[in-house]
Amino acid sequence: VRIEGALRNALERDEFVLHYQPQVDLATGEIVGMEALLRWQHPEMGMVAPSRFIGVAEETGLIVQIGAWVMRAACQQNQTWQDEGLGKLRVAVNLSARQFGAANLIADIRRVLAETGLAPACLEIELTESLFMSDVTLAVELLHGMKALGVNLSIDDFGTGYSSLSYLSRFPIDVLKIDRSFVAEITRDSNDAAIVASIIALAHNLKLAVIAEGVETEEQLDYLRRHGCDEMQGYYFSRPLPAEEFEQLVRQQR
Ligand code: G
Ligand code: G
Ligand code: MN
Ligand code: NA
Repeated sequence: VRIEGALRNALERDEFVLHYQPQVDLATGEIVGMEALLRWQHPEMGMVAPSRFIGVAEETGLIVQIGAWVMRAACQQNQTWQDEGLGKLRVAVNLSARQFGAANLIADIRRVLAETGLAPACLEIELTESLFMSDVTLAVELLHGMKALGVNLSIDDFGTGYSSLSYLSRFPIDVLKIDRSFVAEITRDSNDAAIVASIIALAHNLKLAVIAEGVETEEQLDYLRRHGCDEMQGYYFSRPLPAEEFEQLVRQQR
């Protein structure tokens, strides 16, 4: 209850910030994008972890306004970085189920792109499999609507949902993000290693790109590289960083 009340005021009091976790091309070693991850800096409670407030935000519906803020802030930041010569990076934003079902989703994304000037190809929207389950017809329509804007669509936490694989051929998806629970056990559990290799092959057979999440060790990285994974994201390379630190990291790399 305390969280809910404070959450209602957080937007107007400007208490949210985005951190950015680099996404690295495994072939070149270059940072090619970043996932925007929401952080809440409350004046008394301090830094509140997303695990403590995203659920409440979803239940109360506040996630719709918060998500709209995230989308705008991430696109704005990416365009600012491009204007400052940081390169053509792609920013990934997490979309919650409530946002997916909300009216005007497509129009809102179109407006954010127009107002920030960000090229649609520099925005990626992360969806989870659970979004598609309740109403597949609506999902097909919304995904095609988003795709028509020119943005990239990815499936987050891939492999942990309960949906069938049939949607992969029906939905205009660009990227699979291998859930970090599989990556964590790659070098210890032969089943998880097989699952990861299979997801990479599945993605490539469907002409999708594939990114591994939660990469923490060199051994995991080696395995992913050997199996042709396209990109990685994880503490091995960098944790999610405040904007200034992310910018420094990219500049150091150039
Ligand atoms: O950043 P962290 O590792 O603590 O993220 C925890 C969870 O919060 C992840 O599941 C992540 O997807 C979710 N999350 C982080 N930022 C956002 C956001 O902007 N919108 C939504 N819907 N979820 C987010
Ligand atoms: O659910 P989603 O994939 O959007 O959430 C990303 C979450 O994963 C964030 O909370 C982020 O902080 C976390 N994360 C990113 N890299 C790693 C990692 O290498 N190991 C672990 N355990 N978590 C990570
Ligand atoms: Mn994500
Ligand atoms: Na994930």
